[in-house]
Amino acid sequence: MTLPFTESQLAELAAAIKEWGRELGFQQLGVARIDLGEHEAHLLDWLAAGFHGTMTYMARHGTRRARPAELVPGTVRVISARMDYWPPQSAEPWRVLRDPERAYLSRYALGRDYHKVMRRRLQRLVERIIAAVGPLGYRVFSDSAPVLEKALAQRAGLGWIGKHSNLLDRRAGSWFFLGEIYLDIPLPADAPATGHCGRCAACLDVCPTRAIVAPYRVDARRCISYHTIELQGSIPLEFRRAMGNRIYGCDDCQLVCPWNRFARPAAEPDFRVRHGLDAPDLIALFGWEEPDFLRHTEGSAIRRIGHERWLRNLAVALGNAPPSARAVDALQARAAHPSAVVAEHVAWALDEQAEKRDRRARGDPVQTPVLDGAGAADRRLSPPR
Ligand code: B12
Ligand code: SF4
Ligand code: SF4
Repeated sequence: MTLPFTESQLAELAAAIKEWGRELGFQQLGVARIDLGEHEAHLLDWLAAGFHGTMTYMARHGTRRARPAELVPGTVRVISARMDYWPPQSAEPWRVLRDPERAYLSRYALGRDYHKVMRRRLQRLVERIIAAVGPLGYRVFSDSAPVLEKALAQRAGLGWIGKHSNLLDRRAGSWFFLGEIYLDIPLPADAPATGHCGRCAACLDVCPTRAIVAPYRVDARRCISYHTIELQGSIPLEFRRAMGNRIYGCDDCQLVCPWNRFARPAAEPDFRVRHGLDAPDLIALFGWEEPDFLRHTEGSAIRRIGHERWLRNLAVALGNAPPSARAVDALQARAAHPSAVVAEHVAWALDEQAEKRDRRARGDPVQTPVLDGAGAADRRLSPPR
């Protein structure tokens, strides 16, 4: 920062930044101090418990994740920004989750990759600040560095961390992304948000894999989002049936959250559904060769998992689908896939299909895990409209 500011100038600047942020498409901005209090201890406990699994990047940076000035020297405030992503006019999520012949992809991933959208928009906001006050020290982030984004957003007044560990707000629900500007200007900080989960435990009850091991504590090694997106290699057998038809991420803990009644669909055109991925046919997706996968996921966050993990996840969902000759044919066509991981998941899926076919032949009930859904459908809420 080059210019000294009076307190009233700083307050005016903070108000102007929030206005410019709204003009740039953010739904809310807040200013946080950089002391993250008890969040650092929670982060260290979470790492010590091994909950990060194979996400070694979570442990690599130690306390820098919870101490903004250690990551970007000179930082005294953090602007936290929220952008809503619920895709407008998308298929009803519970209908897709209950249809085992369709694939369910997390609603955050149906439009353009948010990492790029958020960072570009934050950079434009910084340019407006620089135009107003001159050169300053800053860096912008959105899920792109060792930053404790939810803790900073809570400190900036954007919402509280719910028992499912996502950030949520009483007027906005939780269907939004977060991004930050680390800044060397001592803007007046907003009041931190307080919690409103109360006695609700809907997210803990609904989680298909019991990944929310205690309120506010998610063991990533049990989370379907981790298995389908972050984990390379083989998905542990104990979680495969519970995955149902979730092939990219998982939304269940947010779908049941009562505060999401107040969420609004995204205003951002970049978050509209692309290529009909809100309710696609499982077998059609499994038939995509790598060039098809790359073409259909261009500019999307889904591309980051690559074709091999895509097929792996789809194989699990096909193993969970009702027994059918169509599913078996599709799986058999990939049985000798050059990837050992894909081949192993295909073999598992063929065994599951055979077991269900035999049960049906014996007249025993054939229940698919997607329909079990830990009772989710009984508590379902309407998506944003
Ligand atoms: C690692 C990671 C994951 C991992 C681990 C999740 C997790 N809970 O940490 C996995 C792969 C599982 C994951 C999944 C998802 N993620 Co994610 N993820 C991240 C990432 C990179 C880091 C999160 C982190 O710091 N974890 C560390 C642990 C310690 O944090 P925590 O679990 O939140 O714990 C905090 C509190 O719960 C509390 N706490 C912990 N223990 C205790 C105990 C007590 C008693 C108390 C009171 C409090 C408390 O303090 C901790 C520190 O603040 C962030 C981006 C970023 N850089 O921040 C995105 C981010 C959190 N993810 C995001 C999203 C959208 C998702 C998914 C919804 C995607 C999907 N649909 O599949 C799911 C949700 C799953 C879930 N229930 O959490 C968004 C969340 C937006 C929001 N509204 O909150 C983020 C912020 C990315 C972004 N820029 O928008 N994610
Ligand atoms: S994202 Fe799914 S698996 Fe992960 S904690 Fe939420 S409900 Fe459980
Ligand atoms: S479902 Fe209930 S407990 Fe979970 S985050 Fe929402 S309000 Fe909190």
